[in-house]
Amino acid sequence: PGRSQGQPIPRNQSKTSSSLLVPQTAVSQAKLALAGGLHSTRRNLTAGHEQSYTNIPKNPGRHRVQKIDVTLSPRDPNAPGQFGRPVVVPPGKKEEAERRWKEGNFNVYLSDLIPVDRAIEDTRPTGCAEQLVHNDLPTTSIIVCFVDEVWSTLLRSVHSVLNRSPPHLIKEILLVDDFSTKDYLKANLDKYMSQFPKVRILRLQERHGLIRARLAGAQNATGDVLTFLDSHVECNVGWLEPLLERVYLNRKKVACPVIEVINDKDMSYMTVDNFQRGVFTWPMNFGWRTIPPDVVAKNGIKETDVIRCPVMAGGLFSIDKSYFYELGTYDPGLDVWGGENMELSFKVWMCGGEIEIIPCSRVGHIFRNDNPYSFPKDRMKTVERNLVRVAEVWLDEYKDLFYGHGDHLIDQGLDVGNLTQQKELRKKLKCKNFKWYLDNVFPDLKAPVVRASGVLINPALGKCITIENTTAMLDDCDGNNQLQQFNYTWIRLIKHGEWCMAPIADEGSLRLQPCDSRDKRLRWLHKSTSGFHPELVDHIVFENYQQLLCMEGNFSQKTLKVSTCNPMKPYQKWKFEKYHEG
Ligand code: LR7
Ligand code: MN
Repeated sequence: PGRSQGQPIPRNQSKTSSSLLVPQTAVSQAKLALAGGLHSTRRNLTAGHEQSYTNIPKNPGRHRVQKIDVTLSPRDPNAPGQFGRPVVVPPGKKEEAERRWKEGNFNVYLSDLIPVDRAIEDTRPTGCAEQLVHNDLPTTSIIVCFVDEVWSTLLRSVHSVLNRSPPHLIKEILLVDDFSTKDYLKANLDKYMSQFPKVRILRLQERHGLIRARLAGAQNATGDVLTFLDSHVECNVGWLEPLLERVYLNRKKVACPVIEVINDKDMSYMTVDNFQRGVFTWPMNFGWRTIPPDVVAKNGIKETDVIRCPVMAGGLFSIDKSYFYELGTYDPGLDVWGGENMELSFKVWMCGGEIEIIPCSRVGHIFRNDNPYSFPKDRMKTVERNLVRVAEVWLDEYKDLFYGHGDHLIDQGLDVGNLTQQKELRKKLKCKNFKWYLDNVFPDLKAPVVRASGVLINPALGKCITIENTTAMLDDCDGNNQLQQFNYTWIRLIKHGEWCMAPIADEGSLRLQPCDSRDKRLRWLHKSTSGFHPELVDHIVFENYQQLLCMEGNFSQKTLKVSTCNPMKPYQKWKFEKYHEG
């Protein structure tokens, strides 16, 4: 448990260019020269400087995605990191580079060395450059929130937007400063950005956290569409039009670029595998899953085809502004960082929208192992609290899968604040339920509502548990007997209908009681020495959480009791009829 993100799978890279690398310092000596044959093995190269977007045909109709002319070269083709090539730290600078790493948890030294407007490889699949988009696409506000971002990466993010987007589509670039402490961001940023009339800086007067900082950005945005970006990205050629095109086609589409990898160590721009979907595993960890090659083949999925995603990564997407507000934006009760991508994803899908990855839109992002900024409260707790809010509002009966998959989640009893408004919003929007989402959007998620079910047998005795009045007894096994049916839930209740198995300590007997998900006495650890393995069920005992007592059958009578756990005692070993993988 921990970070709720993963890096997409990088494509096997042909390292043709890495040996060419000689760090250079003459970044400022801008020279216009042709890229030349050096890079002829690569596909299109995107120039790093601003292009003019003229000759756009008038409405109605469609025009080509604007393409940066490959013969136009960047200011300094020999600069380190140019064309997204990896950079090596010069021998004498190793210590400095190591020392500066923690400023951003990536190679800050190298980031400062490479041009803020470097060119990167055009990694779009073939065909993207020829695609048509509408002439009357909506405008967008680009919202970039940051806290203590490294100067050069923040600038590179902004330059990449300015240089690789058709100006008429960019209403503004909103930089939302989430109460940064770094002097350079306070003193120099306004001056630097004043050369770009479209860039506006919004300073928050206290730390809002990413989620509420985005909301502040949205409130100040004047474009038709909101496009959110992290503050350490590089937008690739033609990245914007395909996103806006999808939103234009249907305002309930949320469009995400393919997120490519800017290597944290050498700052190289690496493309990623095609056909990756954004998914999650329990307990709601975001990740990427490749569409299996046979599925791709069978369905004739092309590299340029849009990929529908159960969830989005969270940082980079375009959404129609009025639709974002219709959905109630993010749950404003979410704190600082994490889980908001889950919330928005469930909300979008369940309330009538769609989430797509657009392969023709590609944006690089620096993936790193830890956040470089501090959290106002404990990071783990913050993310967990956010996820609990999401689970409580959106997961219905499946929320136990979330709680049951994290031992830390099941008991924490966090105060997650008030959820009434969020639940009411879900009702008001007439959103579908989570089962619908599973059936229609994410059918490959393993999500059995219970962990095990059926009769509960003691193999040594050859008897099953049955209910007489409210007392648990032993009897001959009969799968058709309703009184022998139990469910073992993810939060470890042994349920018979709406009743739960409870130990009655002073009698040593077992009875049914009304279920209460918070009552630890009702929880049973179904465990073996080697963890929870259905194939080892013979070795599994039921140990009561609170009293550390185990269920035990009686050889001569039909009775059951709880007694001191002893894994050597066969009469303490139990097995469910069915186990469900989750
Ligand atoms: O308190 C904060 N205030 C901020 O303004 C914390 C962060 N931020 C800014 C920060 O400067 C950065 O620009 O918010 C942005 C995201 O924070 P990162 O880059 O430290 O986090 P990340 O890249 O690990 O974040 C991913 O998960 C987050 C969960 O809340 C957000 O959804 C991020 O947008 C998301 N990033 C991506 O989706 C990019 C691809 C990563 C993946 C998978
Ligand atoms: Mn990030």
